[in-house]
Amino acid sequence: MRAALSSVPGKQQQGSEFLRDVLEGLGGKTKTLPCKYLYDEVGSRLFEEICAAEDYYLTRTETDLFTKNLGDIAREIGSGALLIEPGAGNCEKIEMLIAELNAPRGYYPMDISPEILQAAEARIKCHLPGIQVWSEVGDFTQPAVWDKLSTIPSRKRVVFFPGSTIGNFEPQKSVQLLELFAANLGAGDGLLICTDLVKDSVVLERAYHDSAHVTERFNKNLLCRINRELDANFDLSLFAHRAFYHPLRQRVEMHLVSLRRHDVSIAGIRVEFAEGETIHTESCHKYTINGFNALLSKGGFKPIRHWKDASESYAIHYAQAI
Ligand code: AVJ
Repeated sequence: MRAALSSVPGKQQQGSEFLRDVLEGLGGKTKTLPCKYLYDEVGSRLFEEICAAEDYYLTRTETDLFTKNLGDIAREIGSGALLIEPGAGNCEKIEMLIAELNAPRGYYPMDISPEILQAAEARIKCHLPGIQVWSEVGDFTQPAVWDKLSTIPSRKRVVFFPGSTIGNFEPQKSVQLLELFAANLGAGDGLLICTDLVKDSVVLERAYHDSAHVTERFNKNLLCRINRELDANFDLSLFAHRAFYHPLRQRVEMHLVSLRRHDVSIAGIRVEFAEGETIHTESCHKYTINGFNALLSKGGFKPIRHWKDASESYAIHYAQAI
């Protein structure tokens, strides 16, 4: 066992970490699974489908906001900026932004997937051939993934964190993440970050329980993934997708509800489900402008300005490291 582990550390360690997290998450009194496991290859493809779904207003609202305010945003960032993107996903927004900037210094994308990073780098080099790219493979919540930044001289650094990704973090974790961003910036450097805003719960719930049932497939893929990778026997027909807005916590919670009492076996370990018992799979926090400004301040940033769409559904914020 030890020999096998050390001979292929990457895969084996990833696998055992997944098993450990799943057993820990399902072993407690309230069942929960880390949302990062929703985004395997199948899950990431389903998430892209969500972004294009009619009921999921977030992506198209953000794209519209960027398109309409690009000149303004670029002016706020100023010239000679090195753009840092924690979690390089879809490159369209960063390309739009870099193309608009005055004399950009370069692009520093980070991602846990080397394939995604390679694709991002290739796209930038093709569409914006003058731009220097420094790619870093790794989890951007780990300080080491930011280390190489210190070797790149630049007039100004700007962290770009779109997609309402900050919403996936609990408020306390969000502050820690902002602190990590700030620790890698100098006074006056920038943060361009997007949040979904608090709104009518019907609209919010429809976005996470879309009529095309893409979010349901996305959520249930987590059980498929556990079956595939961890030798488990989840019966998907015994779980229902549930998404609801929790006004006190200001977040949409995604759950999988067990429809009746039953047992599941995971790597030979029995896990019991009561009727109506849920697995909490993801939280998506929503903010008011004031609430997010307070969070920015706690994390070491001074809010400078923000852009909202006409229905005040979504916001892009620009802040400066203190
Ligand atoms: C990737 C965290 C921005 O919160 O809207 C969408 C994830 N989950 N539908 C979001 C998600 C289900 C998404 N983020």
